[in-house]
Amino acid sequence: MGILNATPDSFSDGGRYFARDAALRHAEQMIAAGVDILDIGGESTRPGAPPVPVDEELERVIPLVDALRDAGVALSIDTYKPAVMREALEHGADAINDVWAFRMPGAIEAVAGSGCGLCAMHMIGDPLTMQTDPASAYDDVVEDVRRFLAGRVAQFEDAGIERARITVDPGFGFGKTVEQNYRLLAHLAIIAPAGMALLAGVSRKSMLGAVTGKPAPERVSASLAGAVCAVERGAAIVRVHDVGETVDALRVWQAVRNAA
Ligand code: 9MG
Repeated sequence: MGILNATPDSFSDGGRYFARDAALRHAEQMIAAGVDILDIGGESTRPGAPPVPVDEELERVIPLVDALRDAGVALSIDTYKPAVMREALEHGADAINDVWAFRMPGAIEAVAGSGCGLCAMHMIGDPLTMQTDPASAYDDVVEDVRRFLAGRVAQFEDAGIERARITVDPGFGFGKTVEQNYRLLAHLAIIAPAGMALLAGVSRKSMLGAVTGKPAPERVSASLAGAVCAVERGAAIVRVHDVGETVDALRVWQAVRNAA
């Protein structure tokens, strides 16, 4: 899964078109590099990032869905807003990736009848507060995250959503200390309820910087190591910035696995 940012720095029309153009070029590069899924996001989930009004998020995301719908890859929409989910699905998006795990009122209803894929991620609090005191937020981070995701899956199933549509994600960096992130990665294999696909997103995150001492743009090699560790522990999808490099790393991992 390649990360496709639809968050312009400038809100002027010129800035909007420039950002849309840049996003489309970025999507083309990721497709050429072998991406399977594009994850289109119109609101940053970085700690402290301001919320974006629904209209603005739709302006950013929907033209990209229209432009990329027939590009031969699946389109996932990174949003927690039911109105954006509905509109994106009507325009042909294939999946919704929700860092709030569909806890916003109306979110489950927005996706239930559509047949789309769902990714439900674990997060403590919200992007403004999640890193306030993660050290005391859990009894046992692996068990707590596993139980939270199992609870979300039970709610989805109550709403008639089949397991085959659901992916779960421990939410690396979302309300966790560095140590908790590495415990989750180490024990990833036991986090998903039976029969459920796992998604892992560690690409360029600060948990990698904590080990390497490097800033985000210099965390490509660390991200590849994280992706391989995640896939080795059962992740079916890795959400990444560096698609070509990740495809190469996973091809080597696959060759080793085939040889075994
Ligand atoms: C939007 N977003 C940012 N980080 C993410 C992660 O780790 N997983 C998922 N599913 N979405 C993420």
